[in-house]
Amino acid sequence: MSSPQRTVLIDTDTASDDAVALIMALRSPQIHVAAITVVAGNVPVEQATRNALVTVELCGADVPVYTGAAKPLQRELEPATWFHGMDGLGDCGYAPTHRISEPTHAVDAIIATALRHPGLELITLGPLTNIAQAIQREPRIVDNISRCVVMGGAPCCEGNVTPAAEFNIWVDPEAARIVMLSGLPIELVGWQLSRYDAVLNEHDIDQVLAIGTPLAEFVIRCNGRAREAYFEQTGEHGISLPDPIAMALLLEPALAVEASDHYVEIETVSPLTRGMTVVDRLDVTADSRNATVWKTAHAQNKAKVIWKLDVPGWKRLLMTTLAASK
Ligand SMILES: [Ca+2]
Repeated sequence: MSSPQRTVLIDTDTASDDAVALIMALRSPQIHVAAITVVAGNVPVEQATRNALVTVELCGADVPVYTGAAKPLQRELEPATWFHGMDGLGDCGYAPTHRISEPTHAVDAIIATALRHPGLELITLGPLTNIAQAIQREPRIVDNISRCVVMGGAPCCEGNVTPAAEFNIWVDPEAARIVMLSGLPIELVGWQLSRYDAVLNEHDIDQVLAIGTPLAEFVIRCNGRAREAYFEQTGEHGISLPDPIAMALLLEPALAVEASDHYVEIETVSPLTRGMTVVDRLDVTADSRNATVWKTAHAQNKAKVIWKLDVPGWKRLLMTTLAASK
């Protein structure tokens, strides 16, 4: 097989669903993963780095892992260990890896990778702290990034941290705002896409386990606590996988069956709606009555908001990727 033409950088706050997304990327013949950069989010950045290394090692992959921001730009880190377990991987006691992270800081790695690979595809699975810092330090990287798939936000629907906000955006709204308004070609994969029929149900879980590999077993086991927590939070059974769904949309853009381009702003001030992804779904920013609220220049900078996922297609891709690792 010829080597894939698509080069991808993954930024992750590696916990249980991130790990599954990493596996999908590392096993995919469609892309070359140039780097994994780690950010504080679900767990502190040192733990997230260990989790990324565990996953890379489990995949037998040779991809550099870089540690990045230990806290949001202006706020203290508030992790989601209640959801993912204290170690972020369901507290199963995964052994430390032989691999170690690179000495270079993640922000430097993002800049260097983007400058070295014009057309780079970027996917973010955690708070946007690293990416915001990279853009601020070297704005030229924006022109080299052909896609920026962001798992984050709750466009026009309920949040999972507060009624208004999804975790990744809520943790570091200032960083999210910088990225959203940077001119990057954002594809916004909101949390709502990972709910309801997109959740791995009992049958799906049995199907994954039937693959019978250590990797397939790891996918289910490391999400054990997240499975419980998702039920506590939503009353829905099964394993919800926001990051792997974002990865599926990176790998196969056609899995987005409904999407449209809109101006997206991030609330950074209000305590009530901190981290809200405000989507201009009806393009009212073009209305002159909004001139004092919305800056027209920003309104030119639209993100692609994914509204509907091909659910059977997403599950098929997950199963195929895991089965191929046999
Ligand atoms: Ca994540």
